[in-house]
Amino acid sequence: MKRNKITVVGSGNVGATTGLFAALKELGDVVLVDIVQGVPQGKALDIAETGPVAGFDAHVVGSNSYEATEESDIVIITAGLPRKPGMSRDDLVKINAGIVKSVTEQIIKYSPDCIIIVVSNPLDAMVYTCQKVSGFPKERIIGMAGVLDSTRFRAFVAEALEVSVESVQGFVLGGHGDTMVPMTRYATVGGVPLPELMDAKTINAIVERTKNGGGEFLPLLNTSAWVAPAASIIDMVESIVKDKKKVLPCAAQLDGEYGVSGLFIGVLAKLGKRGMEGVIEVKLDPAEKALFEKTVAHVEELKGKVDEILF
Ligand code: A3D
Repeated sequence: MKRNKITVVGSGNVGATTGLFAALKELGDVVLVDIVQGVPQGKALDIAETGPVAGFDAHVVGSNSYEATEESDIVIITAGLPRKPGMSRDDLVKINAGIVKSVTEQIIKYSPDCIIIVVSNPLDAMVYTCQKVSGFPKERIIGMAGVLDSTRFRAFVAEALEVSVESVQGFVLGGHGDTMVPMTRYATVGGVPLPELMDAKTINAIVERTKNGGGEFLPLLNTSAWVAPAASIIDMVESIVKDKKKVLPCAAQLDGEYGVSGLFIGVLAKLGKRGMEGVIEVKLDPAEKALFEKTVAHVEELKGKVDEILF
């Protein structure tokens, strides 16, 4: 059986960890790419040498050239600068837009039929950049942010209630950042709606911590997180390569859903072997609708910035 080929562009913290998780889960053979000489090669070698002791079979190689990525099934873009303390994700737009543009041009040259998962920040603007440059259909371009924001929310709820993280379900909608829309009303613990188990004040505190989930790492690590982000990417990759059709919050290009067309916004989407196989539209109450509109306006603004810089 032919293995899937998974390319990760950007072999930094998020990229290399994604490569490791992909290999550990035997989701396919892995190619790491980076502009820095030696880094993708060295990190790939380290992961490959982990195989015998960790018990996985996957070819893992690193390269500075895109020839090695030829005919990839999935390409994950993590190339670009992460935040430093005092920076917002939006501060990255100028530099990362150019990086994502050049990376996308190379990817589509060698893998015109691949599915692309964008991770570089500011996420909603970078996934738009990638789509605009590639011209790929909405099924084959998805942004990762919602799975990460949701896993953070779920972890905080589980910690507060002292229950297994596996018993907590929940998701966020909207853009990645301060304007995300945590859908607490739909969150459940063991199937029980969260508002029945937790008072509004505690829920609000968890929502605020989730919104600042990425920022919490900046003073601790001087950069952003990478393990939970990589695991979140892998949740999406696994659903695609195994055609699981998981319903996951991710940035998908809307086509009339929520009254929005053309923009990439964090929504619930079904991920299967064709990529983003459909958006699941949930009913929003007036307060959620107001937040959703705010997030749409913010993403529109970021898209405008990218257009100014690149197009
Ligand atoms: P870092 O560890 O610095 O890795 C980035 C890598 O990209 C470095 O190895 C660079 O050499 C490489 N790179 C830069 N330019 C290019 C290029 N043109 N071609 C190929 N490689 C290049 O950062 P990181 O891994 O922590 O984060 C990577 C990106 O993901 C940043 O933009 C983060 O903000 C973003 N990120 C997003 C999320 C989301 O949830 C959306 C979470 C975590 C990180």
